[in-house]
Amino acid sequence: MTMYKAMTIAGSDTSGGAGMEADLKTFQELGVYGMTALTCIVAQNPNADWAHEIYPIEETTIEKQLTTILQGIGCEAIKTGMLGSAALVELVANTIDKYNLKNVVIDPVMVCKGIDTIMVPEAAKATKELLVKRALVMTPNLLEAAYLADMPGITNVDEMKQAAATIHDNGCRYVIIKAGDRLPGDEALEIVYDGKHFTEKHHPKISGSYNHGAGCTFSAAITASLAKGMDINASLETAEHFIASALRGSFCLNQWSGALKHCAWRE
Ligand code: PXL
Repeated sequence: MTMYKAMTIAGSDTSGGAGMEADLKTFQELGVYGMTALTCIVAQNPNADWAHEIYPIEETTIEKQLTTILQGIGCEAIKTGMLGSAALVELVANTIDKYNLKNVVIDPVMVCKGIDTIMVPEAAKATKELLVKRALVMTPNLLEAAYLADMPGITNVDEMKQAAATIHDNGCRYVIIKAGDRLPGDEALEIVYDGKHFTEKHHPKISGSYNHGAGCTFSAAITASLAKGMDINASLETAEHFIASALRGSFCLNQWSGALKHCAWRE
């Protein structure tokens, strides 16, 4: 039996809802064998209002993990999550080139929920310079898309399209910008641009849901689908179903956070 394989280069979210935990759960649910190159460990502090504390993994250790997977095993698709430093972004770019990786999904994690400023400006800058042009798919949220497109902000559909066009022009093959719950109205809009057509995807906002880890989960579902040989449209459709279902089944973890239900097909 063929087992399709995917790798995530991401941080660990100790609380289990985002990061490589979200990625692995999503890969598993979609029938793909998941592997990880861990970039950092994020611990949440219950004595400091659930503040996210980031503990980076040494770069040589990350390199070793990439060699294990890419030289030692191989995989059909990869995705990136929290990279956290310009040096690591550079390592990822070099790795994509070295192994001639094609199914590359970049989730340009620059902000965490509740924080509206870019966390590590040098890493964000390196992502713009080195990863946009190597991405088959990129899945920025509004803040990340504005940064990548050198725009002061994005507040409507036209600006989403303008950002998508710029990011595409800079080399990313398929740009998917997610508004999530950030635009007014009752729809969670998504803009997809393939260099020819803009597609507006209208999804109902799922009220009362917890969305911690939604970006990771969405891009992981695209990655798993690409690993299985699905085309971009089918991959995106799978990811849209998966995330909607995960949001509908989301639940409270504690007074600070909730988590997605990563088991879409067993609602
Ligand atoms: O959702 C962004 C994100 C990505 N990766 C890790 C995280 C978070 C948010 O908490 O902890 C490891």
